[in-house]
Amino acid sequence: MNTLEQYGFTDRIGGLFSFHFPGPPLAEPARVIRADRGRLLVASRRGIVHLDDGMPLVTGDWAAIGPGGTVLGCLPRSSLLQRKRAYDPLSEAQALGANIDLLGVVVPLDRPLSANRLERTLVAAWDSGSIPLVILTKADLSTRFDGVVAETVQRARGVEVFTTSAEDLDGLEDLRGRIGTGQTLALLGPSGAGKSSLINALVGDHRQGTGEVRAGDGRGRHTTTARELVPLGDGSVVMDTPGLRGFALWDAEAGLSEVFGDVEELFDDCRFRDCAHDREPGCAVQAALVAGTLEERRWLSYRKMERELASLHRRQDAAGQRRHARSFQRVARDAVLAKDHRNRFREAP
Ligand SMILES: Nc1nc2c(ncn2[C@@H]2O[C@H](COP(=O)(O)OP(=O)(O)O)[C@@H](O)[C@H]2O)c(=O)[nH]1
Ligand SMILES: [Mg+2]
Ligand SMILES: [Zn+2]
Repeated sequence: MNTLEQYGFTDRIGGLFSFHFPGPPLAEPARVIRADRGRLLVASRRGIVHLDDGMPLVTGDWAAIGPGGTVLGCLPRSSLLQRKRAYDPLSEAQALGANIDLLGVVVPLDRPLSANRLERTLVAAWDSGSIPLVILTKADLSTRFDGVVAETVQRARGVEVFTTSAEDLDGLEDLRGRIGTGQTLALLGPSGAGKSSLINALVGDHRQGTGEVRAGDGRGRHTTTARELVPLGDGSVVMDTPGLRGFALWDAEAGLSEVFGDVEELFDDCRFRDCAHDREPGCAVQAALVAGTLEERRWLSYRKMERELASLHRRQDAAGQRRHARSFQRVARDAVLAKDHRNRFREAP
């Protein structure tokens, strides 16, 4: 298997390249292994190469490389995982990875389950266009807290759940078998959840920097950074993400509906079409809360993400209006300048 195939190149991807980049110039396919500020590390037919290019590509992109190593563009993305850039008042989206087929929501078994976090990560996963999986890690420590496995399975609501231990090398074959040739699995989860250890265990060597390696003497080892593609050798690829504390959602309404479909279905049964589900008479949500069929925590978790997305859209709208106002002012100013210019031109001779 050549380098490109190890990073997920298949006949299907080849077909897409011929379709989107028929040439001339003839484009060479390459996959972005890592992207840091305009510098790309890509897998290509010539092996792994560095490219300097200003194109805003992200890890996982399929890039078309022209003569002289210029990036001509990339294939349309089959999925894109993004989050809101933390602490950024402009609320720009940050792309974490493209063309991810499977998104592994990592839940460590060495602590109680955070249901809110699980829901939030599942929303982001669904919204990216990838298929979510739940990956339980540290199964060797699963006796520390009762019922985390059962609770996760119940809360994952039909999403496939894999149980693994990087320590005991348990459950790795099942997970490896789930990632087909040419498929990419990205891991999403809090720092310390065991993502790097799991990738090491899947790869079978110690390429990823784990917490332990970093704390001890990790010199001389190649530590791949988070958000870097790691080939498993059989044409399947895995990708780590940096520990995401308080993953801020970006345009995730579709994901929200996917994870909270049962909650949104209740809205149809409210007496008023514009029910705020607060204190309105005949509200199906309040009725479900009273009856105990809708968990209060789950309802609050939904509301929080809904508010977050609404405020994101208000800021986007406000930014859009400011842009519009600025461009309008520019048009108005240009019109005045043009008139001035015409007047001066008329007066000049
Ligand atoms: N007992 C046990 N510890 C694990 C396992 N996987 C990871 N750890 C430990 O958990 C800590 C964090 O792991 P790491 O892979 O760096 O987590 P990451 O931040 O999600 O990449 C390290 O001290 C690992 O040794 C496991 O399967 N079992
Ligand atoms: Mg890590
Ligand atoms: Zn209601």
